[in-house]
Amino acid sequence: MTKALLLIDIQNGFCPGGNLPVAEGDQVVAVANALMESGHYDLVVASQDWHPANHGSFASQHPGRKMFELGELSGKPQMMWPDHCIQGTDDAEFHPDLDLARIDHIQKKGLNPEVDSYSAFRDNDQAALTGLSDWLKDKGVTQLDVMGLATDYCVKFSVIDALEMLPGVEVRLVADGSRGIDPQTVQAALSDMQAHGARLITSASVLGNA
Ligand code: VGL
Ligand code: ZN
Repeated sequence: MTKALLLIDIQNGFCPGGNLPVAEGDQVVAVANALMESGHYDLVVASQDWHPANHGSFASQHPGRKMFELGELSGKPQMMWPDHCIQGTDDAEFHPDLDLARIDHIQKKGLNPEVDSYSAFRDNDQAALTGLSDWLKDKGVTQLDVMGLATDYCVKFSVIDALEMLPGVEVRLVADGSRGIDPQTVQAALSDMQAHGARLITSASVLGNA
């Protein structure tokens, strides 16, 4: 059994003080560090939202659109986000307390201005892959634990893609290691992930068995 931990977008931009802050987003950092230090995982991967300044998911690129309303990008419905995680800015950096030395592989995503990429595995239109599924297959990963920010967007899409793109791999969501943008969509996201076959676990269950 090869066990991997996938840390989703634990970046300044999604923590209090960031450009797209998730309530208590910074509280997942201690969970991530404890899991990485537990010795349970053979591999640790971190995704990093990494947008060009003109990314089409930004309300600023759509005159007349407001933030957090539904707009359009390349002909498809798209949530209008504040400018966030722009390449090379402090907002796009990992949280300063995250133990980067224990991360084996960083997967950047969201580079194409024409399409958003919530999932660490592929763009929202499912056309272009990031390469992460091949990387994990290459390593022979059989169990993938996912946690991070935000539960109702990038965590959810990453978990569902992992279940679809890595057949046979056990995919588990570390619930206490994740925080979401909107409590209502968080509830729906948890049900959705479970309906696709994800197991919900707590970090304590991993730390107890490490
Ligand atoms: C995310 C919205 C836009 C996330 C990224 O990491 O969940 N959400 N970009
Ligand atoms: Zn983004």
